[in-house]
Amino acid sequence: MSGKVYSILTGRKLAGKKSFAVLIDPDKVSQKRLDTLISLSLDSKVDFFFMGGSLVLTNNLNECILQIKGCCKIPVVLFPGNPSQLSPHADALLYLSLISGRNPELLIGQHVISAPAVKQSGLEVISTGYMVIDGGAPTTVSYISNATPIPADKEDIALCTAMAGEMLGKKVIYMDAGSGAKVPISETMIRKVTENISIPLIVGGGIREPETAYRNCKGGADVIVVGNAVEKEAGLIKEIADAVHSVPVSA
Ligand code: 1GP
Repeated sequence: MSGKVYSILTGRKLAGKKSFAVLIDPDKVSQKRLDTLISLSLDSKVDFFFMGGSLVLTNNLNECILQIKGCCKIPVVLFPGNPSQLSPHADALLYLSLISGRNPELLIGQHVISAPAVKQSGLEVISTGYMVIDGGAPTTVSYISNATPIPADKEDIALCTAMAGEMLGKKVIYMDAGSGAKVPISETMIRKVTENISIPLIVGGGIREPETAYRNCKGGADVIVVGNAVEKEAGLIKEIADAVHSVPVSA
């Protein structure tokens, strides 16, 4: 557990640099499509690949990661929808605890079950306070987690949840409106949260436009995650990467 990915995350945050993560769902990419995404990500200087999905029905997680590893050095970070989505080939694991929900299984239950396998994998573990925010429609994550998302306009709940997460020792906060959310998380909520925590803030869910990514970074997000939109239109990788990387250094 080298802590290399976390050092990159915190180093970039300290330097006031914003990061862009392309989310790959192993269920949704063919080998050819993944080649295209990797090549566009390299050209666009994408900072991270996040890898995972709520379900992962196929068995090609390892293959996808090895394909990425065979062509580039962009760190691969597991963002698992369930404890079975582990691969020793990744660089790090977002060890998610659903702090916005009240489902004990996702707060600690599944971690107890997965702990030996996680330890054995040798993966860098990044303890993550995962917060689901209402994105205007039921998403897979809200259904699977059986937990009520934080209402989109309840910024105070979001900020208290994030503060509690940091004080409980989480290393990053991930605010997610859910994959394919109708409405991405508001800049106001992002700003309120970021003003009250000092750990990196990851934001995703329903981001489809470079302008949204830019505004979210200006609001205080440290990492922007996009999955659905780049799956549909791979050309967006460059546009969003450029937008994220053009945010003025705030350090
Ligand atoms: C979902 O935050 C991610 O968990 C990304 O969402 O697929 O809507 O970009 P999208």
